[in-house]
Amino acid sequence: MPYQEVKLYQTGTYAVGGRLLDPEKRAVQARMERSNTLTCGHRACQGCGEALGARFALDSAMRATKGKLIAANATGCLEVFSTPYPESSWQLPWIHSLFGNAPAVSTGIAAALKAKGREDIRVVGQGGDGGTLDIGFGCLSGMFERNDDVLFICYDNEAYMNTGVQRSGATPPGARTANTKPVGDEPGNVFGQGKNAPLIAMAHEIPYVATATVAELRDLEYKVERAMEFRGARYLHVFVPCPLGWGSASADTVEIARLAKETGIFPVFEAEDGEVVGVSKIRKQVPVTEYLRLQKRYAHLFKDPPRTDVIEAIQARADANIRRFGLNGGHGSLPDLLADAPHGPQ
Ligand SMILES: Cc1ncc(C[n+]2csc(CCOP(=O)(O)OP(=O)(O)O)c2C)c(N)n1
Ligand code: SF4
Ligand SMILES: [Mg+2]
Repeated sequence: MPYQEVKLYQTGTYAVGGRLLDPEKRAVQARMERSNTLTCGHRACQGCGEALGARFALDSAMRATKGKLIAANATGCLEVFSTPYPESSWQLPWIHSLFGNAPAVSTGIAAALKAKGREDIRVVGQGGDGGTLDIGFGCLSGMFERNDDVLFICYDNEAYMNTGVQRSGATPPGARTANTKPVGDEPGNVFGQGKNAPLIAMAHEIPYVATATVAELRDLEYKVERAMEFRGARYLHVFVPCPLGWGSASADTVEIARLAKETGIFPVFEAEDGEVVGVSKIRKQVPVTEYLRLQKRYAHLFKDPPRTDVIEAIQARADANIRRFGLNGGHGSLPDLLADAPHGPQ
């Protein structure tokens, strides 16, 4: 789709996708500095956190690089909903190759740009939690250890959404997915599994690692801009609620992301060279039940009788995050974090 000029007004609704409108009737959201890198007409579900996160992250990266940006995308919802062949919602050079190789493709682009003496052009790789933590993990670790000049962004919706909500290495304990059924002694995903991608990225001692949520879009924008100030490998892990996979209301996406941070379930922080340099403090701690109740993937915990044991275990993990990252106080060193946090940042 050709580049669209930003108009300072909107026409119509995009509930059915702007791509179905005549080109002259399409509009984009207003703001002079917004490039609408992920523009209207895509097919994400209403309230999709991944679409919101990608829109703000990529616009921010475009601003930081003055439009000199190339993106490589893993297979997943973000790729599928944005590129219904032969159309595309991306207004930048964008490539999709495979589910598992987005970090390697990003590395290749960065290497080609270096060989051509065009290091003014920057590279972003992006994918879901499955593409990042699971199938793409080897490529990502290689990208980190070579310190390739790529910002990799993981949009974490805590399961394989594009293929029907299967469990990933980022699925939190207790959550129902298509293959973690809410039955038995340990309903939903079992405790003691999964991986903490931000801490693993930090262990590579790459220049910059950060987490963000779609509840704090200015913080997300800041972290992309900050990441672009560094050369070398950088990693941004964005918490993106998924109404379809989580069984939540479309209108609750931002509220759920806010509660993930305010409960301590998802610590928001940034780290440089393997050291935490800043955390977003919890403004007013809320119990995890407020977060869990908004999502049908946890509905089995509130049936009669309720699974208070599982809820308490989830609360204990949130409390541990608060202590570990100093969300109410100071912050810890990487060895402290690793000693305490063998699993995901939930
Ligand atoms: C090698 C390979 N295995 C499996 C698939 C099928 N597949 C495509 S996307 C996907 C899940 C994507 O999950 P995630 O990376 O978390 O992204 P999301 O859709 O949740 O945003 C799977 C299993 C594939 N395309 N290629
Ligand atoms: S399934 Fe989830 S991640 Fe995929 S488009 Fe819908 S809301 Fe977004
Ligand atoms: Mg996912």
